[in-house]
Formats: sequence, structure tokens, C-alpha cells
Amino acid sequence: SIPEGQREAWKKHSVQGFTTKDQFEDETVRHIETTLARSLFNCDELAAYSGAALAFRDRLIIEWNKTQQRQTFADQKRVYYLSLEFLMGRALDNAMLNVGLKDVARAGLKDLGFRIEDVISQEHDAALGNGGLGRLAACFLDSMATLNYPAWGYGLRYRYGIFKQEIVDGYQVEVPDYWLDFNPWEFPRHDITVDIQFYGYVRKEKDEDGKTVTIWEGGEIVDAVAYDVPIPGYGTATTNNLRLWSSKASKGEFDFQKFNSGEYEGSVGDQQRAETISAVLYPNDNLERGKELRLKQQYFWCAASLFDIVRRFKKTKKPWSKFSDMVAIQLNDTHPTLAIVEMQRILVDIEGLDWAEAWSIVQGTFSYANHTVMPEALEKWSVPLMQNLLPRHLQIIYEVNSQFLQYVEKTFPKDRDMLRRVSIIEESQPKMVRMAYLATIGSHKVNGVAELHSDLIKTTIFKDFVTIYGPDKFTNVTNGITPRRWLHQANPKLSELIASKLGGYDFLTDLTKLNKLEHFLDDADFKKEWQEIKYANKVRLAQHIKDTTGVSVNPKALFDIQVKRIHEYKRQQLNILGVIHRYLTIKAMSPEERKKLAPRVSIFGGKAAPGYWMAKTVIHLVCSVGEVVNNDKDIGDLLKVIYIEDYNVSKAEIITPASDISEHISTAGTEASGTSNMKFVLNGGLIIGTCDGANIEITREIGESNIFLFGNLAEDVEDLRHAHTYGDFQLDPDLNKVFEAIKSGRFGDAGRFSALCNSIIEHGDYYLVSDDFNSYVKTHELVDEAYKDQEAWLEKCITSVARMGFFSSDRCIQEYAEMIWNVEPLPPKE
Ligand code: Z2T
Repeated sequence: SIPEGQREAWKKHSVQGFTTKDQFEDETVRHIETTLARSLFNCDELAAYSGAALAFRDRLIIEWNKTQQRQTFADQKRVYYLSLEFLMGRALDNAMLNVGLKDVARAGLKDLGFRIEDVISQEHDAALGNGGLGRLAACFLDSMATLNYPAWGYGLRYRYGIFKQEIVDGYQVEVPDYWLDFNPWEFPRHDITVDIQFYGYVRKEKDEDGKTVTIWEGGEIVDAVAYDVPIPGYGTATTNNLRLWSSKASKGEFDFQKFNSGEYEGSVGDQQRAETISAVLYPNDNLERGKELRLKQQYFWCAASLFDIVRRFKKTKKPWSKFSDMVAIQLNDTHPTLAIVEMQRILVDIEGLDWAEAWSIVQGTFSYANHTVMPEALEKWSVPLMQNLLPRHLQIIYEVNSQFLQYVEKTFPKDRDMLRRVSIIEESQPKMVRMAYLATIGSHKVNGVAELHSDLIKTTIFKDFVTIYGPDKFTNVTNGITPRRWLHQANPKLSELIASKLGGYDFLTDLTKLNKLEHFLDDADFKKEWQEIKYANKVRLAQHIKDTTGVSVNPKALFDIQVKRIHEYKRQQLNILGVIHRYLTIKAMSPEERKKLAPRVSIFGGKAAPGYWMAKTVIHLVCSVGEVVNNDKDIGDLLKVIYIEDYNVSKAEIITPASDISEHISTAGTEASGTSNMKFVLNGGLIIGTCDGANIEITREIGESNIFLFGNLAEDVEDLRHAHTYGDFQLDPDLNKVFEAIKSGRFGDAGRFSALCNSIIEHGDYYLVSDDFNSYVKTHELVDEAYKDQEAWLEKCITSVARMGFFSSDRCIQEYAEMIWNVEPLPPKE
């Protein structure tokens, strides 16, 4: 650091962030003219975006620096949030709002000849995630910074985020998402590089004191390079850090010898192999396929993050016994479970602690959040694969398992089968490492993400572990969403209206303040404005639909939206089959009956994993139905069916505020929480849903009369499935008619949909589409009825928004901080 005598000079020249419109323009133009080497003669919207982004980046990094210094000197516990996915979306709008300078920027950009909305929409989404799990991580970063928690995120800097989806002739086509061309939000830290080892062998050796030490060597080394992304809190100077690791051929390893001896291709090959590790995000939501490269990604990221965390701790010169007083590490699902093993390896093999002491530090440090009970999403790694890639880690896993099983055997001597059931190693062919068990054993707390889900994990996948550890190790933290992005940023007009009634924007940092809105249920002007805002949001979405699909939809129609990853358990097939039923019903209606019907727009959006054929078929069915219905003159505005291409965070910001009703219709017991349900209600849309995930708690908060619930309950699912398999399966008669229409070729070549139809008709209807069909259709009729009474509908919407306070990710982060991490906020000094 700079010597005492020179610090005055530093302070004098230290950069101040802009605060006025003039300063903003200065900074923006300076960046455009120098950093970007452009002039007023060739400054397009992209250049304006770049300049504004760089101006804001400067501001963020000033606060980032101060925050990091403060956190270092504060000498208190920090949180590290390890997630393979951070679905951040765009940063500029968020940065403007969080630092409170959006109006300044709007005025400044106007001076310079630009509309702020056009500038904002130039930004490429940071799409380093699949769906709910990745977006949750992004909401948590926002809340942790806003609440002034000293917290870092750790993830991978994928060169390609989630693919872009194009719909070509009604089919999904995947296009790579190369997003790093110009990314002003990251700071490469070439000085922060960690050597990561793979493969090799393990040997034992005696040290000077005659103690046996374990050495892992002879492997191949890849470098992890840190890229830092500043995370500004809302209305606070706290600016936290998201550190993303990028893989690079190791300086030491990158074979200069090969290079010099003319084996240029070989040496380039090594380099490419190294860079492959962080090249691409695996595009599966709720599915694990056990690929070696994925395991490499996981270890690469865990080892780099752990090295970084341990290095930071060691600078404090505190004894190891204080580690878990200074460090809390949160595992976002099992993807970072190797961090547990890596930590034990560092403590035992490198730092020389004894096993038991090390293991108690590990357990005190880690906590694990489970996000699914779906068996195909539970991570299992083949033992031979791990033996080859991470030989020392496999040894450690076996040792952890052996000690754990000894304890279980001693404590439950009568239950012989228990050992087989709870073993980290599944005795299959090949043997498999059960990551959820390892994560549970290595953590002090395990949580589910909504009440039903947290109850379910205790009675299903972790039943035996509740017996072994007692129920207190398991807890619930219901998910939440950040009201900054999902209300203030996505729906500025509604946010403004609410602020005008509540006397300011305090609700954005204490969402329970929304409950005061219930006092305005008789305020006719307020309600009119509310309705006008919803209408304007629908007009905006209708415009987007027109621009991207060419289809005109009537913004006065009821907008019925289902946007989320395409998955059989989320049951988009139930939705589209219901839409076909509606179509057939309308076709059979007399003109008088049709007059009574509320026109509808059925809107779908979401990506299918590239290898998930059934999900792709669902997309194709939606598009095919749309093709027929939208061109049926006889139907007109009564029904339109739309597929919105490439659903992502920035699209969600347009779609969410525009719903009248949205669909959250998973088979009961399969959707751990869901978070878009929260976003839609917070934006004044009602929801139709099953008794699943957070829908149940949303119902409890907003009241049963404000939600359209239908379908079988989680507790009955098992029996129903059993009945399908062993009893005689009765297809719902209305659903049968829908299948008949599909089979008749009315929506194009029926052969394309046969696998989808047969999964329900012939192959056991695992997701209970038929069992819930009647209840679903009837509930949609209730929706139609309710929508006719616009006054009552509006009242339901406002009441619901007023009661959504619980679902702020701020509440959620506070629960993690108090019940799991045991960390305190560190507010900036004013
Ligand atoms: C994911 O998005 C979710 C769970 C996963 O389990 C994996 C992915 Cl990629 C391994 C989702 C859940 O499906 C959803 O219910 C939940 O709201 C979300 O995580 C956040 O907890």
C-alpha cells in the first residue's frame, strides 16, 4: 500500500462518483470519446449504452472499494454464497435505480439525444443460469447488499450463458449465447489466479515429526482467473462482490516446450482444453446427467473459491478454531458439495489439522439448501469417474462415510438396512456418490425453499437423516424475490402509484408496508389509475407480441400467462390441452353464448433443455395450436395462443406486469417453491395454481378468495400413481375429446404429438394431467366468471399486492442470516 506521506496526494486525487446531470453527461461523453474512441458523429444507441454503463460502473467501483475495505477492517463474519448459476439479467437499469440516479441519467441521456428506455434495452442479459435456482441467487445478492450483509457470491464465468431460443416453424432452435463481447460490469483480476489440479495420484509420506501426510500430485493444472462483478445495494453505499472464475491454461503447465519444439497445435490444444471448463453453462433445469466436464466445472469453481476464502481468513492470523466464526458458506443446491470435501482436504492435508477437529470446522461452516425432490435432479457421481478425476477427494468421501456409518451403526444397532439406505455410496453398478447425503452430513443446517417442500424433504429423501440428527438440523426458508427489480424496475408506474399512496418508497425495503394499500380499496381514483397501469402494461406486451410474432392481440382480453422452463412436472401440457378444450368449446357455442365469453390471450414462454424431447414437443404443440386458432376467423379475438420466444430475465420484466392471470400448475409436490408466482402477484395479477410449493403460502397470505386453486393434493399423488399402474386408468372424457381432435390432425401431423399424448393415455400419466383436467377446466370457468366483474377483480388484485410483503427476498435473507449463517449486517458509516 501507499506510504503514509503520499496518502494525502492520493486522497486529493481520489475519484468521486458523479451525482448531477452535468457530471453524468461529462462522464458518459468522456467514456464514449476516449474509452470507446467514438464521437458525436458515430454514437448510436449501443455506444450511448456503453458510455452510460461505464459512467455507472465507475461509480459502483468506488463504492465497491470502500465496502471491501470496510468489510476487511470490520473483522466480522462474512457469507459466501456458492452457486453454479447467477441469472442476473441486465445491470444498468438496476444500477441506476439502486444508486438512486435513474432520473439524473434519464435527463442526461435526453440532453445527449437518447431515450433512456432505448439505451437500457441495448444491454445483453447476463444469463448465467437456467431458471428459478439461478434467479434466486441473483435476488439474494441484491438483498444481501441492500441489507448491508458482508457477502460475496462465487460462481463460474461461462463464456456462453443459457442458449438463445428461436422458434423456427414452430420448433425450438438453440443459438449460442456469446455475451462477453462487451461486458462493462466485470473487472478481470489477472493477479488473482489459483492453480487447480485434476487427476494425478495420492501418496502417503512421513514428515519431519514422523506424522503421516497425504500428498496429491502428478495431475494436470488449470488456472482459475477471478472476474469481479460489483453488486450495488438499493439505497445504501454497500456494494458487494460477485466473483466469477474463468479457466485458463496454467502458465506453468501451458506447454512452452511443446510450443517451442514446433508442436504448436498440441500446445494450442492444451490451452483449449483448459478453457473448455468454464466455456458453457449446462442448459438443464431440474436434471443432472453426470457428465465429466460438469464435475470438472464443479471442482474447479469450488477449489478456486475455497482457496480464496481460506487465503482471506489466513490474513486475519486467527486460529483455525475461529474459522466458522468468520466464515459462513451457503451451498446453492448440491452443485458445490465438493467444497465440503475440498475444505476438509485443505485443513487436514495442507494445514495439518487432525481429522476430527477439521471436520467440526467444516460442519460449522457449511449449510445446504435443497431445491428439488425430483429423483432425476438429485446429483450422483460415479465412483470410477471421481476416482480418476479427484482421487484424494474420493478417499476423503470414503473416510467421511465410514465414520458416519460407524456412528449410525452404534446409534441404531437394530436397523441393519439403515446403513445401506444412508450410505454416501450407493452400492450400484457402478457405485455412485450421493451428493445430497454428503451435503447433509457436511453441513450444520439443511433447508428447503417453501414450507411444503421443507416438510417433504424430511419425510422422503432425508427421512433417515431426520432420525439420525434430529429434526432441528432441517429447517425451512421460504423463497423470496427482490421488490427492486420485480416491482420498481419492471413496473415503474405501479411502484410510483403505490409510493404516492404510501408516502414514499419505503415499501421497497420493507415490503410489509404494502399492507397499507388495503386502506385505499374504496379510493375510486386510485383504483382507476391502477387499472390504467395494468392496461398500459398489457398494451406494451401486446406490442412486443406484435413485433416478434406478427400476431395482433387485443389488450382488453384476459391475458393468461405461463412462462417458465418447459418441464413435464410444470405441466405446460395441461395448459395447452386446456386451451384446445376451450377452442373446441367455443367452436361449439352459439353466437349468443360467445357474446358472454371474455376474450382470452393464452401466452406461453420458456426454454426446453436441448435434449428434452417431450418438452420440445410441448412447445411444438403450443405453436401448432396457435397457428390454427390465431388464423380461425370464426374465433376472432375470443382466443389467441402465443409463444413468446427466448423467455429470459429482461423479457420477464415486460411480461410479469402484464398478466391478468398466470399459471403455476405443477403436479402437487413437485415444484419446490416457484418464484414467478410471487412476481406475478406482486405486479397485480391473480394466479391459478395447484397446492404446491409457495402457492400454498401465497394463499395463506393473500386469502383463499384471491387465488384460483385446483387439483389433487401432494398427499394423494402417490396413491393416484399407484392406481394408474395397478388399477384401471380412466382417461378424463373431456381430455379424451381433446386427444381425438389432435389425433384427427386438426393441429397438424398427429404423429408429432403421439409421444406426448401417449405419456398420458398409455404410459401411466405420471404427472396426473388427466386426474387434474376436470378440476383445471372448471377453475378456468371460474376465472372467466370472476373477470366479468372488473370491480371485484381489481379489488382482489390490490388486496393481494397489499399482502405480499412476506415474499420479499429481504425477509428470506434475514432468515438465512439469523437462523443459518449467524451473521450481522455491516451498515456503511454516514
Ligand atoms: C432449479 O431452477 C430449481 C431446482 C433445481 O433443483 C434446479 C434448478 Cl436449475 C436441483 C428451482 C425449483 O424448481 C423451483 O421450484 C424453485 O423455486 C427454484 O429452484 C428456487 O428455489
